[in-house]
Amino acid sequence: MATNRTFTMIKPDAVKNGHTGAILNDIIAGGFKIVAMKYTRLSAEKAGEFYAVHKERPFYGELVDFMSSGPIVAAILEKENAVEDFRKLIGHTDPTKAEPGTIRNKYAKSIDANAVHGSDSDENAEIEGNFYFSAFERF
Ligand code: 3AN
Repeated sequence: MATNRTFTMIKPDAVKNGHTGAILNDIIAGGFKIVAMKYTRLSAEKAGEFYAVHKERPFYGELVDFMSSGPIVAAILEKENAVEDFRKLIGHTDPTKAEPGTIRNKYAKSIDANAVHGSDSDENAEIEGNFYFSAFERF
């Protein structure tokens, strides 16, 4: 059953390149309500924990280094069919394959520095939201 929440991070590349405001604008214009949000930075240890599912993949080390390289914006988003609709809004993991108008098409530079994260399932949306936010930080 599809839930109505997903989780996102605006990644260090997009924050550093000044795209935070434009990306939040696209998210809100896309019909998503912000339920929780924070500006923070992951330690290498925390980034490793967040991406533990990718531990065996060849890019894991780079991914952890990159995700802990600077501040990010983390948020829980609400909309009907949130997980699937948000992945449509952000586009393909590889920005060269992302549809025109998608967030990754507009703001991402490469497959590793790809501007935003979006949960890939309802189950992961729940786990990832819980990684960052307590019940008191959700509105
Ligand atoms: P998505 O974020 O679109 O769900 P995943 O789950 O396949 O993509 O990958 C998780 C993250 O790992 C991606 N957001 C991307 O930053 C990074 N990544 C994926 N594939 C590669 C790759 N071939 N080289 C470097 N980084 C990658």
